[in-house]
Amino acid sequence: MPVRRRLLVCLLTALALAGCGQDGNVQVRPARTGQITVGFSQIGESSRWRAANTKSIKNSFGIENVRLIFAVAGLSRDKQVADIQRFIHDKVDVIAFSPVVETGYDDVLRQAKAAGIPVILTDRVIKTADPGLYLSSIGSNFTAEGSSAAVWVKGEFRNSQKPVNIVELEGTAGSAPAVQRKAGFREGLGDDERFRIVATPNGNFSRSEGEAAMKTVLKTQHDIDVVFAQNDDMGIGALTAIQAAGKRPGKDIKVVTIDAIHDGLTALAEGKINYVVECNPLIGPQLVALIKDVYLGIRVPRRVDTDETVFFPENVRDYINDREY
Ligand code: GYE
Repeated sequence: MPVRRRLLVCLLTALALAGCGQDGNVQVRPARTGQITVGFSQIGESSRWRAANTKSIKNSFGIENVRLIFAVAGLSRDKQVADIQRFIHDKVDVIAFSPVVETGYDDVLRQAKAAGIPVILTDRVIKTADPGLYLSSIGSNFTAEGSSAAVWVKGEFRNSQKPVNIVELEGTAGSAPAVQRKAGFREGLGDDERFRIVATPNGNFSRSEGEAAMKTVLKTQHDIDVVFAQNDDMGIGALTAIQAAGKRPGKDIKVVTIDAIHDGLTALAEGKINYVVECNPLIGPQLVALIKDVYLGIRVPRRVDTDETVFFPENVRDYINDREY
């Protein structure tokens, strides 16, 4: 057994034997079995991004002291609330989840708090008037991702003498990435009146819905300069619709997306997408490290941002073959 794991086992055992209590900075919960049981509720399993996020989490939990109970919400907030209520009933040590949407979790998180179960948000975040309902959140800075997409658009059209017409394909309504990427994109565009968002259809972060949404927009918008898709899957769907309308994506209509899944980087290498902002799903190792500290009562940061980068035609070939998702 590696040293780090042996240390964790010894520490948990010692604390169990010594009778846990408040000691300086370490407020330790009674270690019932020396094993940490974590209830995790995942949004769904609908995309390559989500599958990679799940794989990273499950693989990181594969160590003997941390037991994972994994539930899938099927894009339903109500199902996710029921998952969390079951974790509370089963008296898990820590709850972690990726909220489907930003609101509607206060009641169940108050139940978790009353049961003394710490909560960590992963990937997405919630909006709540009571910040004490969760201990920490780990994930991407969605606002910065949206702003990065806008900065590229402004650079690409910096010399334009005419209005730049933009279609924004929005993700799941009410979800943190959709709300914050939207805000970041507008912040990045600033007050330059040349840049006009002429349509904001919803594609629910899905390839098929992104294609359908773009097809509809193309029927009424005949002078589109840019498509900003809030994730690769919707952007890839939009490519199909743009080509079906007889236009060349990446040339007649520029395309900017977020995620950097393998298919997105392939379209970038082919010149059909012009710029991709990474949204890294591989947060499993950071999440497990955070959970261990939470369990041991060690002070944790309120927010842990994942490391991310951007891709463009000149650098994509250096990364595409090593993509884990
Ligand atoms: O961008 C999208 C997925 O929550 C950041 O959800 C994640 C988003 C991601 O459906 O592809």
